[in-house]
Amino acid sequence: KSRTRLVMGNWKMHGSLAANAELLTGLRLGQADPAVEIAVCAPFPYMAQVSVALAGSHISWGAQDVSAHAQGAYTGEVSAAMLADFGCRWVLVGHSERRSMHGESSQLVAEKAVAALAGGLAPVVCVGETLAEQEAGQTAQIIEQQLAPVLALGAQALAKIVVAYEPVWAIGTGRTATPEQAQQVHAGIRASLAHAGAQQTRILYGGSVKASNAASLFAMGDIDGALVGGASLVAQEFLRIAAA
Ligand code: G2H
Repeated sequence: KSRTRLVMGNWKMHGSLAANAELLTGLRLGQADPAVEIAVCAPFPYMAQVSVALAGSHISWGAQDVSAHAQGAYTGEVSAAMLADFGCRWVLVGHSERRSMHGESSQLVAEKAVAALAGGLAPVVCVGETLAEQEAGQTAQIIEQQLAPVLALGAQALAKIVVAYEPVWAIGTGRTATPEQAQQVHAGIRASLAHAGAQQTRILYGGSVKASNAASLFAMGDIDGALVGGASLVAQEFLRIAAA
């Protein structure tokens, strides 16, 4: 594959100054491998800690959400420029937990991606179907709907983003999509991206990825890495995923 692999941790709402320090120290001990990029997405209050702890290392960092607005009277929101101030490189947009618990629409997700790009961050656009949708055979259609406003941003924007496919039924449940199931969806996303003029956009798989299942997922032609939740909270486990 010509696309550099990317293994990204999503800490979600976990961590503390002490726990993060231990995790970050552990991650820095891992060997840099030019074939794989490693990144962690931390909660907002720890952006400063992460930026100091990972400065000069081979590991980049990101946030888990961003405002669709550049600045203004938006109490509680965090702008892309604020994150960029901390050397933040990535931001997750449209994670299923935000779509389902915070009512984020695919349109808003695309607006957040635009705001991230404008602020100099690379958005990681998350898509995925629920169990009911999967059982109803609607996976391809749901992914297409969720991606549509992002694909409409055009080839130039798409060259800078990353797509993460996370079937909702596999998130934090211990139930992973089989490599073949994931590959099938990734191939569909790849075709949609190519149709929109984006040949090199990376597509990550997410949903209960761990060291024991990473290699078989990464063996698939259209899986360019992983977005890792629970297993990214233990340095050794996360590094084993990256090594896979
Ligand atoms: C999916 C994933 C990371 P986990 O949400 O975004 O979490 O690996 O815990 O299923």
